[in-house]
Parts: sequence; structure tokens; C-alpha cells
Amino acid sequence: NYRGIPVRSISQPGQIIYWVVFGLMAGSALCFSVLVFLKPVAERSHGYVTLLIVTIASCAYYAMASTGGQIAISQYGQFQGPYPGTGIEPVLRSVYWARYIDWFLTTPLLLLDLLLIAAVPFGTALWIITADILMIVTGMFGALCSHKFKWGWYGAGCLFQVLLVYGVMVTGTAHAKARGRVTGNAKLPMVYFGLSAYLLMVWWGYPIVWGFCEGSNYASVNAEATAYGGLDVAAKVVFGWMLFALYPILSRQNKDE
Ligand code: RET
Repeated sequence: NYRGIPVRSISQPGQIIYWVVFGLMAGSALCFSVLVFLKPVAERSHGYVTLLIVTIASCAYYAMASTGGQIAISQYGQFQGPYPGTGIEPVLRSVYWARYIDWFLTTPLLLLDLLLIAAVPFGTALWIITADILMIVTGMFGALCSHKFKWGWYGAGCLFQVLLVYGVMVTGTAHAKARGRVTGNAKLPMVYFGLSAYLLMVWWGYPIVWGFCEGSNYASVNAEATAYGGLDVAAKVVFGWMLFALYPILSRQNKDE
């Protein structure tokens, strides 16, 4: 309820999903903090980055699970009513801004995890990560926007995603190949390619969910919690465990430094 107007928001099943995802993120954070300290100090950068990712996500999910991190946004062209004294009222949907703070911090770290494997130059990492940050920020502007111009922000976000995919797949792969040759680590380009293919596949899911939820208000807020929750577990928890499993190959490249 916002000033007497009902808000399309989450109910118990969605709330439970948030707590479950919080549990997975926080549980992984605990495991990763033990695992990282079992590594030699000079070989911990992947571990620390991965640990930070699930820690940040734990905070965001704690906020959303405890009914925070959201705001009622009126949906353009969608009306309901009549309500006492006002006639027809706009439809309001609960939009989670907490997600965007999470993504603003974690997607650059996820990319860093990948780009460290390929040992790309600083400037390359910087432009890829800047495109990523622009993708998240424009997506947030769109989500918090109540008129049809929100789709302009969405289009901009998608363009930045294409740029980022190009950076990871084309530029990053070239550096990973060179890195594998220089360090004599034949598995390195394959590991880079496999991890980036997995990451980019999962990342395409986000703009699709956005279109059905924050964008068009077609799907329910519970469906949104489930869909983004599943994607976040794939992108952070599964990806994080994959990185720890591949540590022997990754740290071998660090030793060759
Ligand atoms: C938005 C809407 C605008 C267009 C695009 C989007 C993409 C978001 C992505 C988010 C990834 C988040 C991850 C989070 C946690 O691990 C902002 C939804 C392209 C790709 C991986």
C-alpha cells in the first residue's frame, strides 16, 4: 500500500525464495573464507574476489528477504480503480533497487575474476568493466522510471552488454591464448573460454527477466524473485565454486608470474 493505492508486491513464497538464496550466498561466503585461507598468500586474489562477490550478494538478499530494498514505481499506461475519491489510479509495482547496488558491485568483480585469468592489460579490463557498470546503471534508471522512455534505458543497457560480450569473448580470448603460450599453461585458454561462455550464457537471462518484470510488469513479483534468484545462484554460487575447483590451474599461472 502506497498512499492508499495497492502495490503489486511480493508474498510469502517469494519471500522464502529470498531467504533460501540468502542462505546459499552466506553459506558459500563461509566456505570460501575458509578455502581462501588454505591457499598461499600470493595465490589468493581469485579467492578474495570470489568471496567478496557472495558476501555482497548476501547483504543484498538479507535486505530483500527482510522486505527492504524496494520502492513502489507507477507503471506507465497501466491503471486500476476506481478508488475512493480519486477515480482511476495508476498500477504500482514494487521494484527492488537493492539488486542494482548488488550488481553494480558484483558484476565488475565477476568480470575481474575472468579477466585475471587472461591477464588482460589494465586498460582492457577498465573499458570492459566500464561498459558493465554502464549496463547496470542504465538498467537501474529504466527500472525506476515510470514512463515508456524506460525502454530507451533498456536499449542502452543491451548495447553495453553487447560491447562487454565482445570484450570478454574476442579481446579477452586473444589475451588468454597469448597468456597460455607465454606461461606454457596449455589449459589456460580453455579454462578462460569455458568460464566466459558459462558466465555470458547466464548473463543473457537478466535482460529477459527485466523485460517481463521491471519493464512490462507482465510477470509477478514472486516470479521475478524466483527468476533473478536462480540466475544469481548460477552466476555467483555455481560460478564461485567452479573457480575454486579450477584453482590448481589458475594458481599455476600465478606462480609463473
Ligand atoms: C539489465 C537491464 C538493462 C539491459 C541489461 C541488463 C543486464 C543485466 C545483467 C546483470 C547481471 C547480473 C549478475 C549478477 C550477479 O551475479 C540491467 C537487467 C543487459 C547482465 C551477473
